[in-house]
Amino acid sequence: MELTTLLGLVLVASVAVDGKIFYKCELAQELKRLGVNTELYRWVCMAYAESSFNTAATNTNSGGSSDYGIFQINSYWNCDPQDGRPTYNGCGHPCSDYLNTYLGDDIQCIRQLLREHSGWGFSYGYADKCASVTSSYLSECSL
Ligand SMILES: [Ca+2]
Repeated sequence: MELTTLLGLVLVASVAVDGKIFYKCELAQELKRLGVNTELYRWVCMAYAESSFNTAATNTNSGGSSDYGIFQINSYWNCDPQDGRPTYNGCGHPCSDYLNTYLGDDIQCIRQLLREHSGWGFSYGYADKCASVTSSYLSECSL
C-alpha cells in the first residue's frame, strides 16, 4: 500500500472516531462530572431514547430540520446547521458543537430547554421511553 493511501485511511478513521458511543453508567458519570446533579436518571434515559448514547447521531425530520447529537438537539429551534437552512438557534451554537465528545455545551442547551418547557416535553424520545423512568434506571452504576 502506498504511503499516501495509508495516510488517507488514517485521516478518514480519525474523522470517523470524532464522536463517541457511551456506555450507560459511563454517560451517567460524565454528566455528573459536568454538573448534572438532579434527576440524572432522566437525562441518561433521554439520551438513550434519543440517540442510543451516540454523540455523533444525526437524524433528518420530515419538515427538513435535523437533530444532532446525544440529546438530538434540533437545527430549526436550537442550533445553527450552518448550511443556509432557517434557524432560531435558541441555544446559540452551531449544530456541529453537539456532535463531539464534549457534552458541556449539550448540557447547557438541554438545561435551557428544560427551563423553557418546564420539563422534558420537548423530547419525543423522552415521552415515548422515559415517562415512567425512576432512579433505579441507574442502580447498577457507581455514582
Ligand atoms: Ca458538545
